[in-house]
Amino acid sequence: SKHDGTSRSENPNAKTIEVLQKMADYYERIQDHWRLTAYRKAIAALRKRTTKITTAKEAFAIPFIGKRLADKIEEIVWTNRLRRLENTKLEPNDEVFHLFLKIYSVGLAQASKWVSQGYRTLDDLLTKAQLTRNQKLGIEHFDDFQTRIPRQETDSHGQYVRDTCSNIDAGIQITIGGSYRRGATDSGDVDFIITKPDCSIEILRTIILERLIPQLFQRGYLKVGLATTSKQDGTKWHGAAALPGTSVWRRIDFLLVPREEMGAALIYFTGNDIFNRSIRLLASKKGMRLNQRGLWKDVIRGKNRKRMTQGTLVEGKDEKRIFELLGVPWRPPQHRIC
Ligand code: DCP
Ligand code: MG
Ligand code: MN
Repeated sequence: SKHDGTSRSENPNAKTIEVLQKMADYYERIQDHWRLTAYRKAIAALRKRTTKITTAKEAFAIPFIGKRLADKIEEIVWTNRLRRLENTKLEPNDEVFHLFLKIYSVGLAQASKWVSQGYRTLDDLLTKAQLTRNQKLGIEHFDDFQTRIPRQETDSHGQYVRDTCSNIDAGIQITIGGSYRRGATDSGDVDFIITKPDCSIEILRTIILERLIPQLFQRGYLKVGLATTSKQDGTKWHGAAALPGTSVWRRIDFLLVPREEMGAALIYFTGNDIFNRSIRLLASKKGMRLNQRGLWKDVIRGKNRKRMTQGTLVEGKDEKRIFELLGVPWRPPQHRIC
């Protein structure tokens, strides 16, 4: 009714509440009482606020709103903002915000901070803002990283890295994942998935980080390392490279994976991200859990659904077997676009 419309538009958090309400309705339909209650409490708490809640931190400070819901609220606020940006003519500042978001390593918070500090161009940032090393590299190579990589060039990257690697260790296997594996005609970066049968992840890590990567730098292929993260599920190395005779820097990811986890890692690093989310949701509806290490069962959850145990590994190494165990027909990578 008109009255509803008016009162809704008076609440600064109306948009957020609307989305949360839709989610609550969904949880009611699937009889997820725990989430339903959590969402209802959060909605009631949000209705009482007289100012717009835009960050997870603000949301978390409100009674009845937990950490996860707080993150969700921030996501909703920003997604609405992004959706508006895509659908409507851009406000001058939104256009700047959008530009800053495209810089490698820059997220929502950093982009909006720069906008509010009055920066309007990439040049403003380079000359006036306090930048981290990666932000600076991201701006200096902004055009390079924005340029899509033709499929044929990705083939050449594969050949180049495989050639270099075969001289170091002939047992290492390299697969290019991401949009390339899905058959895309061009990609944003090159995602190398690297494994070695009968080899521990520690040894593989040593070979790649201490021999392959230095060698690729020495040959002039690698230009810069941007980030390295190591967890139990493997190692990720992010950097930039250019093929001999070319000058455009390309974003390169090396993802090191133990052989036993290759199936699950292939699913994760092939994506796309939406497909990953939906297949993980499907696993959880079947009482299982899919992550980049494998498919798990008997996952024990405690208070607030917090996972208490990892569960039992059902399958990790065979991509097709994971689909089978989930009861989904095999989907070739080209059909994993949601
Ligand atoms: N991925 C994910 N969720 C994320 C980021 C990545 O599930 N938030 C997975 C799915 C992606 C894969 O990792 O397909 C590789 O990530 P990229 O960012 O390289 O994305 P794509 O390779 O799919 O696309 P692009 O051509 O832009 O690189
Ligand atoms: Mg990619
Ligand atoms: Mn990538």
